Amino acid sequence: MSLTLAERVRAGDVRAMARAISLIEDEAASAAGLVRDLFPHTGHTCLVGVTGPPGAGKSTLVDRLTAATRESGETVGVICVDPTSPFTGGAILGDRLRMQAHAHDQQVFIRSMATRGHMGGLARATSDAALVLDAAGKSLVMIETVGVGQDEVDIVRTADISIVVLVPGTGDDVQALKAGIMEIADIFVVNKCDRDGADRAVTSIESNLALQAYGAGEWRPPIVKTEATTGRGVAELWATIQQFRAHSEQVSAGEPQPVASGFSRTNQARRLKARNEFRLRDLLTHRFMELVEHELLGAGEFDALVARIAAREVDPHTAASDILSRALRPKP
Ligand SMILES: Nc1nc2c(ncn2[C@@H]2O[C@H](COP(=O)(O)OP(=O)(O)O)[C@@H](O)[C@H]2O)c(=O)[nH]1
Ligand SMILES: [Mg+2]
Repeated sequence: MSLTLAERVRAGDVRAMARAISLIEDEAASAAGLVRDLFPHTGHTCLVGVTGPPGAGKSTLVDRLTAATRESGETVGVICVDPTSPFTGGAILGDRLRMQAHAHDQQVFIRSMATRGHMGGLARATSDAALVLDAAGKSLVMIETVGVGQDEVDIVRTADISIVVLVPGTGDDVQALKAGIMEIADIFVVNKCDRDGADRAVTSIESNLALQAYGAGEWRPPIVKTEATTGRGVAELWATIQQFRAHSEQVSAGEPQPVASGFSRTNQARRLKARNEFRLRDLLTHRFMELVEHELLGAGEFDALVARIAAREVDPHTAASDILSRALRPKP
Protein backbone atom coordinates (compact mmCIF):
# COMPACT_ATOMS: atom_id res chain seq x y z
CA MET A 1 0.00 0.00 0.00
CA SER A 2 1.47 3.32 -0.95
CA LEU A 3 1.49 6.15 1.53
CA THR A 4 -0.21 9.47 0.90
CA LEU A 5 1.89 12.60 0.64
CA ALA A 6 0.68 13.73 4.09
CA GLU A 7 1.73 10.40 5.59
CA ARG A 8 5.13 10.62 4.00
CA VAL A 9 5.55 14.15 5.32
CA ARG A 10 4.66 12.97 8.80
CA ALA A 11 7.24 10.23 8.49
CA GLY A 12 9.83 12.95 7.88
CA ASP A 13 10.45 12.00 4.25
CA VAL A 14 12.57 14.85 2.90
CA ARG A 15 11.37 14.54 -0.69
CA ALA A 16 7.76 14.53 0.45
CA MET A 17 8.38 17.68 2.47
CA ALA A 18 9.89 19.40 -0.55
CA ARG A 19 7.01 18.28 -2.74
CA ALA A 20 4.43 19.45 -0.21
CA ILE A 21 5.98 22.90 0.01
CA SER A 22 6.11 23.16 -3.78
CA LEU A 23 2.38 22.42 -3.98
CA ILE A 24 1.75 25.12 -1.40
CA GLU A 25 3.97 27.58 -3.20
CA ASP A 26 2.19 26.94 -6.49
CA GLU A 27 -1.18 27.31 -4.79
CA ALA A 28 -2.04 23.91 -6.26
CA ALA A 29 -5.60 22.71 -5.79
CA SER A 30 -4.38 19.81 -3.66
CA ALA A 31 -2.52 22.07 -1.22
CA ALA A 32 -5.58 22.89 0.91
CA GLY A 33 -6.36 19.19 1.36
CA LEU A 34 -2.78 18.51 2.28
CA VAL A 35 -2.78 21.20 4.97
CA ARG A 36 -6.10 19.85 6.25
CA ASP A 37 -4.59 16.37 6.64
CA LEU A 38 -1.44 17.66 8.31
CA PHE A 39 -3.02 20.21 10.60
CA PRO A 40 -4.12 17.87 13.42
CA HIS A 41 -0.50 16.76 13.71
CA THR A 42 0.95 20.23 14.13
CA GLY A 43 1.45 22.59 17.04
CA HIS A 44 4.65 21.06 18.37
CA THR A 45 7.19 23.31 16.72
CA CYS A 46 8.81 26.41 18.09
CA LEU A 47 8.62 29.01 15.30
CA VAL A 48 11.51 31.43 15.26
CA GLY A 49 11.25 34.45 12.97
CA VAL A 50 14.46 36.18 11.96
CA THR A 51 14.27 39.49 10.17
CA GLY A 52 16.38 42.51 9.36
CA PRO A 53 17.73 44.52 6.46
CA PRO A 54 19.21 42.77 3.41
CA GLY A 55 22.85 41.83 3.93
CA ALA A 56 22.66 42.04 7.73
CA GLY A 57 23.91 38.48 7.92
CA LYS A 58 20.61 36.75 8.67
CA SER A 59 21.34 33.69 6.54
CA THR A 60 24.82 33.31 7.98
CA LEU A 61 23.42 33.65 11.48
CA VAL A 62 20.57 31.18 10.89
CA ASP A 63 23.13 28.77 9.59
CA ARG A 64 25.24 29.11 12.75
CA LEU A 65 22.15 28.86 14.91
CA THR A 66 21.18 25.69 13.13
CA ALA A 67 24.47 24.12 14.12
CA ALA A 68 24.10 25.31 17.73
CA THR A 69 20.53 24.07 18.06
CA ARG A 70 21.42 20.70 16.54
CA GLU A 71 23.97 20.28 19.30
CA SER A 72 21.12 20.73 21.80
CA GLY A 73 19.25 17.93 20.05
CA GLU A 74 16.72 20.05 18.18
CA THR A 75 15.59 18.98 14.74
CA VAL A 76 15.56 22.00 12.49
CA GLY A 77 13.67 23.37 9.52
CA VAL A 78 14.66 26.60 7.83
CA ILE A 79 12.46 28.57 5.50
CA CYS A 80 14.19 31.40 3.73
CA VAL A 81 11.94 34.05 2.26
CA ASP A 82 13.77 36.39 -0.03
CA PRO A 83 11.37 38.42 -2.10
CA THR A 84 14.13 40.72 -3.22
CA SER A 85 15.61 38.19 -5.59
CA PRO A 86 13.28 35.30 -6.26
CA PHE A 87 14.45 34.63 -9.77
CA THR A 88 17.90 36.13 -9.99
CA GLY A 89 19.44 33.13 -8.35
CA GLY A 90 20.84 35.08 -5.44
CA ALA A 91 18.71 33.32 -2.87
CA ILE A 92 19.10 30.00 -4.60
CA LEU A 93 22.85 30.22 -4.67
CA GLY A 94 22.96 31.02 -0.96
CA ASP A 95 20.57 28.16 -0.37
CA ARG A 96 22.80 25.70 -2.20
CA LEU A 97 25.78 26.73 -0.14
CA ARG A 98 23.81 26.21 3.02
CA MET A 99 22.48 22.88 1.85
CA GLN A 100 26.09 21.82 1.49
CA ALA A 101 26.92 22.93 5.00
CA HIS A 102 24.22 20.70 6.45
CA ALA A 103 24.13 18.07 3.70
CA HIS A 104 25.39 15.41 6.05
CA ASP A 105 22.58 16.11 8.48
CA GLN A 106 19.23 14.47 7.72
CA GLN A 107 17.61 16.36 10.59
CA VAL A 108 18.04 19.74 8.93
CA PHE A 109 15.67 20.79 6.18
CA ILE A 110 16.33 24.06 4.34
CA ARG A 111 14.06 25.60 1.81
CA SER A 112 13.79 28.90 -0.04
CA MET A 113 10.36 30.27 -0.78
CA ALA A 114 9.81 32.32 -3.88
CA THR A 115 7.18 34.98 -3.96
CA ARG A 116 4.56 34.71 -6.65
CA GLY A 117 3.77 38.36 -6.43
CA HIS A 118 0.32 37.95 -4.93
CA MET A 119 -0.60 40.26 -2.13
CA GLY A 120 -0.19 38.32 1.06
CA GLY A 121 0.59 35.17 -0.89
CA LEU A 122 4.00 34.94 0.60
CA ALA A 123 2.84 35.08 4.20
CA ARG A 124 0.20 32.45 3.47
CA ALA A 125 2.60 30.10 1.74
CA THR A 126 5.17 30.54 4.48
CA SER A 127 2.74 29.69 7.28
CA ASP A 128 1.63 26.59 5.43
CA ALA A 129 5.21 25.57 4.74
CA ALA A 130 5.91 25.93 8.45
CA LEU A 131 2.97 23.59 9.12
CA VAL A 132 4.55 21.01 6.83
CA LEU A 133 7.81 21.14 8.80
CA ASP A 134 5.86 21.06 12.05
CA ALA A 135 3.96 17.94 10.97
CA ALA A 136 7.23 16.39 9.83
CA GLY A 137 8.42 16.61 13.43
CA LYS A 138 10.86 19.50 13.34
CA SER A 139 11.17 20.83 16.86
CA LEU A 140 12.44 24.20 15.69
CA VAL A 141 11.53 26.07 12.53
CA MET A 142 13.37 29.24 11.63
CA ILE A 143 11.90 31.62 9.11
CA GLU A 144 14.22 34.18 7.62
CA THR A 145 12.69 37.23 5.99
CA VAL A 146 13.93 40.60 4.84
CA GLY A 147 12.47 43.19 7.16
CA VAL A 148 10.76 45.22 4.52
CA GLY A 149 7.12 45.15 3.56
CA GLN A 150 4.07 44.18 5.54
CA ASP A 151 4.12 40.53 4.46
CA GLU A 152 7.58 39.93 5.85
CA VAL A 153 6.83 41.73 9.08
CA ASP A 154 3.59 39.78 9.49
CA ILE A 155 5.43 36.50 9.04
CA VAL A 156 7.87 37.28 11.78
CA ARG A 157 5.44 39.01 14.10
CA THR A 158 3.26 35.92 14.33
CA ALA A 159 6.17 33.59 15.12
CA ASP A 160 6.64 32.27 18.65
CA ILE A 161 9.76 34.35 18.95
CA SER A 162 10.94 37.24 16.80
CA ILE A 163 14.57 38.12 16.31
CA VAL A 164 15.56 41.39 14.67
CA VAL A 165 19.06 41.51 13.21
CA LEU A 166 20.78 44.86 12.77
CA VAL A 167 24.31 45.85 11.88
CA PRO A 168 26.54 48.67 13.08
CA GLY A 169 27.13 51.89 11.32
CA THR A 170 24.86 51.88 8.31
CA GLY A 171 21.90 53.65 9.77
CA ASP A 172 20.01 50.37 9.53
CA ASP A 173 18.79 50.81 13.05
CA VAL A 174 16.98 53.95 12.01
CA GLN A 175 15.69 52.27 8.88
CA ALA A 176 14.40 49.38 10.91
CA LEU A 177 12.62 51.77 13.21
CA LYS A 178 10.78 53.24 10.29
CA ALA A 179 9.78 49.85 8.97
CA GLY A 180 8.17 49.17 12.30
CA ILE A 181 10.22 46.10 13.07
CA MET A 182 11.59 47.46 16.31
CA GLU A 183 8.32 46.76 18.10
CA ILE A 184 8.20 43.14 17.05
CA ALA A 185 11.62 42.17 18.41
CA ASP A 186 11.79 39.75 21.32
CA ILE A 187 15.55 39.69 20.91
CA PHE A 188 17.81 42.14 19.11
CA VAL A 189 20.96 40.97 17.44
CA VAL A 190 23.71 43.35 16.47
CA ASN A 191 25.61 41.29 13.94
CA LYS A 192 28.96 42.08 12.29
CA CYS A 193 30.43 43.06 15.62
CA ASP A 194 33.88 42.79 14.07
CA ARG A 195 33.05 46.15 12.54
CA ASP A 196 33.33 49.57 14.12
CA GLY A 197 30.29 51.01 15.77
CA ALA A 198 28.85 47.88 17.31
CA ASP A 199 28.58 49.49 20.71
CA ARG A 200 27.01 52.58 19.20
CA ALA A 201 24.37 50.39 17.58
CA VAL A 202 23.70 48.72 20.92
CA THR A 203 23.36 52.12 22.59
CA SER A 204 20.94 53.36 19.98
CA ILE A 205 18.74 50.29 20.43
CA GLU A 206 19.01 50.68 24.20
CA SER A 207 17.87 54.28 24.05
CA ASN A 208 14.94 53.20 21.95
CA LEU A 209 13.95 50.56 24.46
CA ALA A 210 14.25 53.16 27.20
CA LEU A 211 11.34 55.02 25.62
CA GLN A 212 9.05 52.08 26.23
CA ALA A 213 7.54 51.13 29.53
CA TYR A 214 8.29 47.64 30.76
CA GLY A 215 6.52 46.31 33.82
CA ALA A 216 8.40 44.51 36.57
CA GLY A 217 9.09 40.95 35.47
CA GLU A 218 8.12 41.75 31.90
CA TRP A 219 10.41 40.57 29.14
CA ARG A 220 12.64 43.39 27.99
CA PRO A 221 14.19 42.54 24.63
CA PRO A 222 17.87 41.78 25.22
CA ILE A 223 20.53 42.80 22.73
CA VAL A 224 23.01 40.12 21.69
CA LYS A 225 26.19 40.95 19.82
CA THR A 226 27.28 38.42 17.21
CA GLU A 227 29.77 37.85 14.47
CA ALA A 228 27.98 35.29 12.35
CA THR A 229 30.91 34.57 10.07
CA THR A 230 32.99 33.25 12.96
CA GLY A 231 30.13 32.15 15.20
CA ARG A 232 31.04 34.51 18.00
CA GLY A 233 28.02 35.26 20.20
CA VAL A 234 25.88 32.54 18.65
CA ALA A 235 25.93 30.36 21.76
CA GLU A 236 24.76 33.36 23.75
CA LEU A 237 21.99 34.01 21.24
CA TRP A 238 20.81 30.41 21.52
CA ALA A 239 20.88 30.68 25.31
CA THR A 240 18.83 33.88 25.10
CA ILE A 241 16.26 32.17 22.85
CA GLN A 242 15.94 29.41 25.42
CA GLN A 243 15.52 31.98 28.18
CA PHE A 244 12.73 33.58 26.23
CA ARG A 245 11.02 30.22 25.81
CA ALA A 246 11.30 29.49 29.51
CA HIS A 247 10.01 32.94 30.35
CA SER A 248 7.00 32.69 28.07
CA GLU A 249 6.15 29.21 29.37
CA GLN A 250 6.06 30.69 32.84
CA VAL A 251 3.79 33.52 31.74
CA SER A 252 1.52 31.16 29.81
CA ALA A 253 1.31 28.79 32.76
CA GLY A 254 -0.41 31.56 34.69
CA GLU A 255 2.38 32.90 36.83
CA PRO A 256 1.48 36.33 38.19
CA GLN A 257 0.86 38.42 35.11
CA PRO A 258 3.62 40.99 35.10
CA VAL A 259 1.93 43.30 32.66
CA ALA A 260 -0.43 45.87 34.04
CA SER A 261 -1.78 46.94 30.70
CA GLY A 262 -1.60 46.10 27.06
CA PHE A 263 0.07 43.33 25.22
CA SER A 264 2.30 40.80 26.90
CA ARG A 265 4.61 39.61 24.17
CA THR A 266 5.61 36.59 26.16
CA ASN A 267 2.08 35.35 26.56
CA GLN A 268 2.17 32.54 24.02
CA ALA A 269 -1.53 31.85 24.26
CA ARG A 270 -2.26 35.38 23.10
CA ARG A 271 0.33 35.18 20.38
CA LEU A 272 -1.14 31.94 19.15
CA LYS A 273 -4.56 33.52 19.09
CA ALA A 274 -3.21 36.52 17.18
CA ARG A 275 -1.50 34.22 14.70
CA ASN A 276 -4.59 32.16 14.06
CA GLU A 277 -6.83 35.17 13.85
CA PHE A 278 -4.49 36.73 11.35
CA ARG A 279 -4.47 33.54 9.28
CA LEU A 280 -8.22 33.13 9.26
CA ARG A 281 -8.89 36.76 8.35
CA ASP A 282 -6.23 36.68 5.69
CA LEU A 283 -7.50 33.46 4.12
CA LEU A 284 -11.09 34.64 4.15
CA THR A 285 -10.14 37.93 2.52
CA HIS A 286 -8.10 36.11 -0.08
CA ARG A 287 -10.80 33.53 -0.83
CA PHE A 288 -13.52 36.15 -0.97
CA MET A 289 -11.56 38.25 -3.45
CA GLU A 290 -10.97 35.16 -5.55
CA LEU A 291 -14.69 34.47 -5.50
CA VAL A 292 -15.40 38.04 -6.55
CA GLU A 293 -12.87 38.16 -9.33
CA HIS A 294 -13.24 34.67 -10.73
CA GLU A 295 -16.85 33.70 -10.11
CA LEU A 296 -19.00 36.70 -9.34
CA LEU A 297 -17.63 39.01 -11.99
CA GLY A 298 -17.00 38.26 -15.60
CA ALA A 299 -13.57 38.44 -17.17
CA GLY A 300 -12.23 41.98 -17.02
CA GLU A 301 -15.22 43.23 -15.08
CA PHE A 302 -13.21 44.05 -11.95
CA ASP A 303 -10.74 46.14 -13.94
CA ALA A 304 -13.60 47.84 -15.77
CA LEU A 305 -15.13 48.74 -12.43
CA VAL A 306 -11.85 50.20 -11.24
CA ALA A 307 -11.71 52.28 -14.43
CA ARG A 308 -15.27 53.52 -13.87
CA ILE A 309 -14.32 54.64 -10.37
CA ALA A 310 -11.32 56.46 -11.79
CA ALA A 311 -13.61 58.13 -14.32
CA ARG A 312 -15.93 59.20 -11.46
CA GLU A 313 -18.83 57.26 -12.99
CA VAL A 314 -19.37 55.32 -9.82
CA ASP A 315 -18.09 55.82 -6.29
CA PRO A 316 -16.12 53.04 -4.56
CA HIS A 317 -18.71 52.50 -1.81
CA THR A 318 -21.51 51.91 -4.31
CA ALA A 319 -19.29 49.63 -6.39
CA ALA A 320 -18.40 47.55 -3.33
CA SER A 321 -22.03 47.39 -2.18
CA ASP A 322 -23.12 46.21 -5.62
CA ILE A 323 -20.57 43.41 -5.57
CA LEU A 324 -21.53 42.43 -2.06
CA SER A 325 -25.22 42.27 -2.88
CA ARG A 326 -24.38 40.04 -5.84
CA ALA A 327 -22.42 37.77 -3.53
CA LEU A 328 -25.32 37.56 -1.09
CA ARG A 329 -28.01 37.02 -3.73
CA PRO A 330 -29.23 33.42 -3.57
CA LYS A 331 -28.10 31.34 -6.51
CA PRO A 332 -30.97 30.62 -8.94
N1 LIG B 1 32.25 41.08 8.60
C1 LIG B 1 31.19 40.32 8.76
N2 LIG B 1 30.50 39.90 7.69
C2 LIG B 1 29.41 39.13 7.88
C3 LIG B 1 28.98 38.76 9.18
N3 LIG B 1 27.88 38.01 9.05
C4 LIG B 1 27.62 37.90 7.73
N4 LIG B 1 28.55 38.58 7.02
C5 LIG B 1 28.62 38.72 5.55
O1 LIG B 1 27.61 39.58 5.11
C6 LIG B 1 27.13 39.18 3.82
C7 LIG B 1 25.64 38.99 3.84
O2 LIG B 1 25.33 37.89 4.66
P1 LIG B 1 23.96 37.12 4.56
O3 LIG B 1 23.95 36.11 5.65
O4 LIG B 1 23.71 36.62 3.19
O5 LIG B 1 22.93 38.31 4.87
P2 LIG B 1 21.33 38.33 4.76
O6 LIG B 1 20.99 39.04 3.49
O7 LIG B 1 20.89 39.13 5.94
O8 LIG B 1 20.84 36.92 4.79
C8 LIG B 1 27.89 37.92 3.47
O9 LIG B 1 28.94 38.26 2.65
C9 LIG B 1 28.37 37.43 4.82
O10 LIG B 1 29.55 36.66 4.73
C10 LIG B 1 29.76 39.21 10.31
O11 LIG B 1 29.46 38.93 11.47
N5 LIG B 1 30.84 39.98 10.04
MG1 LIG C 1 19.60 35.85 3.50
